Amino acid sequence: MNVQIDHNLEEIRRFRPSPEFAAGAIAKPDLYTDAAADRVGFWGEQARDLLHWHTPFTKTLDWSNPPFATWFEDGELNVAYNCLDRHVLAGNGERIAIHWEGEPGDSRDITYAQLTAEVKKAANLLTSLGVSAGDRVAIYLPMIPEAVVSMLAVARIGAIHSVVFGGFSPDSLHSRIVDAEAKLVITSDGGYRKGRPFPLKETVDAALEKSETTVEHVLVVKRTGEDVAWTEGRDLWWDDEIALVDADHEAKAFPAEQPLFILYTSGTTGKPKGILHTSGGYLTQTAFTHRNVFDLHPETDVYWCTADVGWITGHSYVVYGPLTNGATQVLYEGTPDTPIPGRWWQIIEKYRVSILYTAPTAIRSFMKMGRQIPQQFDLRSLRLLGSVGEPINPEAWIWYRHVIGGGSIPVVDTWWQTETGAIMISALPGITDLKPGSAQVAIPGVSIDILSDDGEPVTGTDGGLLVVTEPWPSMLRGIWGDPERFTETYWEKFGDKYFAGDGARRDTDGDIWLLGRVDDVMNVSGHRLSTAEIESSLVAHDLTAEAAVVGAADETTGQAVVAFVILKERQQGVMTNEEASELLRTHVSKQIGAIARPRQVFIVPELPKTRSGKIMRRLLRDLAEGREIGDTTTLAETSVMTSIMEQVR
Ligand code: 6R9
Repeated sequence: MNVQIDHNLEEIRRFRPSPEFAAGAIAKPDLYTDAAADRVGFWGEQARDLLHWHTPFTKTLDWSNPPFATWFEDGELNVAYNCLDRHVLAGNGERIAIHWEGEPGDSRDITYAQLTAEVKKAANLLTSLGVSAGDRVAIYLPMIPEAVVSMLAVARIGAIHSVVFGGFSPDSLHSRIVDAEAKLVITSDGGYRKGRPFPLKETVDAALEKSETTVEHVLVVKRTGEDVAWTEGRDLWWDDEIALVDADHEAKAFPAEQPLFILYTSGTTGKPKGILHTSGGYLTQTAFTHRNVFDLHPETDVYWCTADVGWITGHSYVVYGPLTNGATQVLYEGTPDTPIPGRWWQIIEKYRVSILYTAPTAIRSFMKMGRQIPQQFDLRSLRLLGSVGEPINPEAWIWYRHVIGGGSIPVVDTWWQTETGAIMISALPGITDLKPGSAQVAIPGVSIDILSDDGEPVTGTDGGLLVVTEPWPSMLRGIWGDPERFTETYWEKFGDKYFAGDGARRDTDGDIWLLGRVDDVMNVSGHRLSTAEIESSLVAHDLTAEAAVVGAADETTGQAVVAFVILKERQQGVMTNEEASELLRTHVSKQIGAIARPRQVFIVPELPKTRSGKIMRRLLRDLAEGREIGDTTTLAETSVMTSIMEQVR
């Protein structure tokens, strides 16, 4: 177990909420006392307050068969109705749901009434294509309104979406389509990134060529107008088809445990896990946390979460949380610095964004570009900042608060995972004294502990393993098609306590500090990548005999992928090491996606292994981070590190 402490443990700065903020804050301290008095009852109350139930539930939690939980089991609801129709029926149909901003500068304002109308038509279209409750639909789209419309249309008819991030390769898309047995793929001709159109339909075509699949149709949104290849009978234009369907659609109620989506995330083996979420519990906790952690005042706030809908943050805090709460939000298609380095700040100024939720990696890259860029824009509309995806170092926290937030507004650091569905650890603005670098406290109704490797609670300030000790409403319900892996990965280590895979410690105030992953999962720019997945990609190349991948600390991206590769004997001397290294970097990027592209590939003669043949990644990490090499006594061959170092340095 390698728990690395990369925080400044002497952090003593505290920021008390201003009296004005506290007075107007949505979250009140009695949330904590209510939840502590009756945790399950508290969630029942939240579910009733925040959601519309077609059939009210009488049972809140069933935990009689751990780790398989059900929440609100006999209740019925429609997720899309909760995100759309009920706001219109309540008289808020003219409120803007989405200020959409395309990268080239085109934009669209979409009201709740308009979004509801679009989703109704899309739901009819899905039904006409033979999609019904329980069927899987893969969504492979850029950040355009149709991404949100598609997700909600799938939810509206009780089907299950699997959104695949637009940066993933044909192989990654193919394996996700096959694993979920998707019936339909929704994509677009392409999208815009860094000032240029990039293709998506082409990737779908390549993915579907890899094998016979269950996909019957590919629905294509026109975004860039670039040429696309066409398979008659299979491919359909979104615009043509939507024009043919009925505008009216009644949202039918589904059971609270109706599956809502599958989202694939990296695990410790090469095969991504399809994390399964259901409806009532997921929506309750995303709505609750979105409202209380971001202090959402839906009538006046303009909220912006910069995550792509291809990640869990986009699911919970672009689509389901904000829309359930009737928020007005910004949706932006492109990159932060296109066409100008201050594009994000320009968007904040344009829409008077009041709540911004982004990732430390973005903040650190803005820090590198310098404060003179955001300072050219009027950011005074901001009143709350959020962070997610990886630990935020105190320096970045302070910079975020001062340079972006003007020095006096709350910054909340939110810890959670694809598996947890919604925020689990965070300060509540207006209540908690803020402490830069610490995610701080469990949200009301969530029970967190830190255990030693053998399951004993850690007392004092030592590091240990983060666990969730009680079931929570938005918890994953399983891994698609693999109940054993679900039990094994999360529940075997500590019985009926959920093992998160993160190291953590408490400080003397009891605040929680996250210390990074304890397994072979890397965190690059807030995205999870598995060392095993990249290693298998490298080994799949004809040059490679063996490969080891580590996540090395990186100033901007948090961690960066660094690979060590042994070339096959017959490949040695065929090209220079630089050429081989470049070829392999491109190969990984093509096979998995650009985010997996290694920062460095070192061609080495050997890899450090224990006597039992396990690669000692710890030593490679030392090397990749330019540190003294640690203890090498368990190596089978102690001279190995010397010969590797000669190559690397
Ligand atoms: C929401 C999301 C989950 C992993 C998680 C942890 C890291 C996320 C964090 C954080 C420290 C935070 N992580 N938020 N670490 N502080 N505020 O990112 O989900 O992509 O599944 O990643 O990200 O290591 O285990 P996901």
